[in-house]
Amino acid sequence: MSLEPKIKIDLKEIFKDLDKYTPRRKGWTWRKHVDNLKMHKFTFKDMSEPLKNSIPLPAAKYFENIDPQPDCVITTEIASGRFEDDIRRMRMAAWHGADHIMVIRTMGQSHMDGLLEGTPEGIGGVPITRKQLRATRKALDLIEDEVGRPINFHSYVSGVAGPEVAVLFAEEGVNGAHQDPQYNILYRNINMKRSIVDAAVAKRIMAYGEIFQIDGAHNANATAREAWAVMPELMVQHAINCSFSEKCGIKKENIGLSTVPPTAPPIPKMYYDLPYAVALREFFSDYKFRAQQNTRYMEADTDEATITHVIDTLISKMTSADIQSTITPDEGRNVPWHYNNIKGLNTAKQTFVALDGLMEMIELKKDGPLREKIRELKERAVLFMEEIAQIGYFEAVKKGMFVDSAEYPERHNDGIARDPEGGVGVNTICERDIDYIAPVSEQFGYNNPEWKTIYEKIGRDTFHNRSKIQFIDELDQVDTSENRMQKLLEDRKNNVSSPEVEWHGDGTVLVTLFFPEEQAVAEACAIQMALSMNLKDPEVVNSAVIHPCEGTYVEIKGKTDIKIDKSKLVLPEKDKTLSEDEIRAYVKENGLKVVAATVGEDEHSVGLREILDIKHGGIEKFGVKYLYLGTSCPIEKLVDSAIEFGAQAILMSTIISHNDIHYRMQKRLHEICVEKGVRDKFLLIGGGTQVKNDLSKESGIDRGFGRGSKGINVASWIVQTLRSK
Ligand code: Z97
Repeated sequence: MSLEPKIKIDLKEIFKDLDKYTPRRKGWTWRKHVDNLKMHKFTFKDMSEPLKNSIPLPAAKYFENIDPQPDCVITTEIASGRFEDDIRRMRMAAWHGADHIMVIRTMGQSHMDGLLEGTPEGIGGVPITRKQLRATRKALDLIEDEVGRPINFHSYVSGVAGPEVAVLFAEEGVNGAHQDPQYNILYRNINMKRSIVDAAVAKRIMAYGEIFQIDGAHNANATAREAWAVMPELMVQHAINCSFSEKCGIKKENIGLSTVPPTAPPIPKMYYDLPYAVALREFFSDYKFRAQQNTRYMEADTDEATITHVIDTLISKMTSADIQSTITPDEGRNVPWHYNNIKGLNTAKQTFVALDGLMEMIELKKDGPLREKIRELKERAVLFMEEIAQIGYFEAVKKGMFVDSAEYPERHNDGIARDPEGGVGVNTICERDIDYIAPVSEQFGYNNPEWKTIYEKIGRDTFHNRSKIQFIDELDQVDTSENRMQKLLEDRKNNVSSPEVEWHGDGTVLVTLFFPEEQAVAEACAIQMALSMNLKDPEVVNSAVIHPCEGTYVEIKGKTDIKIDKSKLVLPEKDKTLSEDEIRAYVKENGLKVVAATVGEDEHSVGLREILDIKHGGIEKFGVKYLYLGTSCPIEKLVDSAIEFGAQAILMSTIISHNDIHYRMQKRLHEICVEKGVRDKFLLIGGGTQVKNDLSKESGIDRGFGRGSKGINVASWIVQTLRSK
């Protein structure tokens, strides 16, 4: 089975024979850097191998549609809660350059005590199950073949089921995971001793599965009352997890720090965040960096989130991050909407491409405030670590040393304190019996002197003998992927379509409005407006004061149950537009002259001038010679001038359209040409905001150009028509 760019992914096919699915590989894959990559007329310094199939940045159309891929891995987080939908999203994300896909587990899955089976629906993520992992990985196999680059699939190893989750991930070829016992301890109040033992097991298994590991330090930044004050602590948390992981056998290149620049404007961001990022890079030079944008202060404004993302990506560039995580710019207000995932990906790609080669030209200063701040941060971190070394980690957590909102050694005493003898799973650690056999031999199964013989007798474990894996399709007979997919399959069968953002055809739309009112009134107006537009459950998702009384910008989301019958749609014919170079080459070789005027009583010349003049991309730009006869030109004069000038085309423009005057003028142009015996000498083109091509053709001319037409459309059509003659 393979994917065809123009054919939707066949979800039924993905779900078939999942019991027999085996992952292709284990472990993480980095992008392949290419030295001095040449694309179009440019040489890139920090790019990787291009993709086979992708969607380039919008401006790429000016540059032969090149789509340079940065050499930094780019992540997207998909969290719809329905993994049938996640699969379609992963494909869209891969086409936009994502090669690290984190399918977020359901919100707070670390509260679950064991593994689940089936495919239950989640909120803000899906509960991770074997079926979900297999279907996702199987789909990703196809998607990576389609785009031509391996895709890393990522999830979380946390909660009291962490070790079991790690085994599941190793069996199913998951490529990356967050794993950090400090997360369980601080944020999930799981007993700290239990968390450390679980982490040791989980990390050991992740080492076997070559699973790339990301820590959880960034959560302190997201939680502390003053996020920038925890910078020394973040370094301590990174250090604890890195060294723990290494001792459990994870290779350094598979250990990643989860870093987030802690501030956002209006804080002077660079002054705080750059020294921190550089200090971190220097301290942890042996490990990989997974950089993520700051979302702590992002609530509803997608532009604000995007701008902070760009600045954060600049920091990633200056400190050579290995993975750039993207977050949807609407994350503060919605469960991620997939087109916003794509915007996040494009933001990272566009920024990296723009910054290509930057570090060959600039250098961070070796003295001054940058170095002073770096030194200070490192000293604070070392002091913090020294105190922990003295009193012990458990005691430090008990004292609330972590997530305190003051910069160590100052303290606000508002940190998260946990009781070493409390929390979820307290007193659940027991010594291993002498005849205990670990479920997988890669775990700490070696305590039994006879382990090898016994393993061999029982046919080893699931890592070595996949037939021992139990595949359970669905446990709940109602909440199944099959049932949830019915709506999607029916819509496809009935050839209908409705807008969507969270789930297939969920009918959600976003409406942008401006009211010349103060904020509260504007918001109320917006809700009323949405109801009048027949939108259900309207909700203001963002509003921004433009002026205290003159006006407010409002974004509102709501739902529609309208389905569009695709069989009734009439798709407008689309011209193929030639490239600028092609048009230029034709005109250079063959010459091209046109005459142009507005006709009748029409004094509106702006539209036509835009089509002609070089400044706004008019046809002059391609070497076309034009004779402009001005406004209200008699049609006869237009034709005579065309004969005299030796033109190949006549451009006639009309804005005024009452009584279909524009089509009557076009008809007249055709008739005069016929009367003078020159109809076959000229291409007759009518333009104007109300002009429709089919009606223009009916009136006898060759082509009509309506609203939104540009010089290149006209030039391209003329060249193609002349070429075909
Ligand atoms: C990120 N944007 O990518 P639960 N373990 C660690 C974590 O950081 C997390 C979990 C487990 C963010 C999104 C936030 N982190 C994820 C070290 C979550 C998952 O299953 O939701 O309780 O935890 O880092």
